[in-house]
Amino acid sequence: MKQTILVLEQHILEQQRAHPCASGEFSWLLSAITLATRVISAHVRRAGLVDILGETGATNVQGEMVQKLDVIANDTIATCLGYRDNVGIMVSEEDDEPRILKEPDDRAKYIVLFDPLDGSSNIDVNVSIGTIFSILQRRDDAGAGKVMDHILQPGYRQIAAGYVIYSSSTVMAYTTGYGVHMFTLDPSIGAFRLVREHVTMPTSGKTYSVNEAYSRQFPKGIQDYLDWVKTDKAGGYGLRYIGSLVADFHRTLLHGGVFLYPPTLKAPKGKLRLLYEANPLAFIAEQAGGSATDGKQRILDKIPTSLHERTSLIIGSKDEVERVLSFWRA
Ligand code: P6P
Repeated sequence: MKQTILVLEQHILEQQRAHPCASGEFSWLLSAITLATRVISAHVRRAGLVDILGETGATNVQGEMVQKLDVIANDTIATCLGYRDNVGIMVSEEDDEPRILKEPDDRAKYIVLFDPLDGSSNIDVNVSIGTIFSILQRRDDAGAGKVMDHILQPGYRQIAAGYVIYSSSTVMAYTTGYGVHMFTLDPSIGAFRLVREHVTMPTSGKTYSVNEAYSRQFPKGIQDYLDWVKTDKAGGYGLRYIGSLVADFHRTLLHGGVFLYPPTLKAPKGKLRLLYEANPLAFIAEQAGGSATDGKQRILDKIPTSLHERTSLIIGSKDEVERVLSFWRA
């Protein structure tokens, strides 16, 4: 039987034909991101063969040592998006301030927020890393010159979100609000090929993903949950923690379970960033039937107050997130 090849760009166009509200220019924007991630994937595959491993000696706005691949990934995405005249603003984990390509108007109406290479501390030991992106539209009611009004929008206003995981293969998952769709990069043709449409997250799962080293710093309710999962009554829980958000989330999306990054003494508001990590992954999780909360409210309902704002994150199978909350709120 002839094997169909449906590449990402075709899929995006088909999605747009099915949803007339979206304009063709949206696929033009997403194609910039897919191009960038193909370039990043090529660099990641060659890590260690050319001088791109290790640290640059610089630190980013997060105070983290910047790895050379971080810089390459950030510059690649910024360059690819820079050629899209419908992008007004870019926000990156690596940049202190937003990049204003053009004051958002009817043409330059998209705001793209991204973590160019999440988990980059794992680069030198060949652990999976990833790119996470979130796309907003300009706010019609934003004041002139009020760049932050366009950026600091709650996650439920995202028009698209996705991630790419650079692992044994390079996989992209994205949503535009009509389900989660997954593609694998086929190196022989240099294109992302559709592998799964309408991905759904199992409603439950006995895998919990947390850095247990901080367990004594977590709120008591979280400690109670972590004690409970180890009891015979709970039965059969397993711990998986890669320490790379995109990899831990990708496993949770496909196999179910729950990922937790609660408040710690070092990160009392949580470690992960709201705008370009928690929001896009929460959009994907909910589109796949899962849920995402900071322990007090739905991640997508949070009103951001600053560019690199951090949040606690409990994300995964609906039943397991609810179970964690039942302990945290007890
Ligand atoms: P910890 C990587 O640095 C990262 O931002 C996420 O990818 C990952 O989930 C988290 O930090 C790991 O943090 O404190 O467990 O090392």
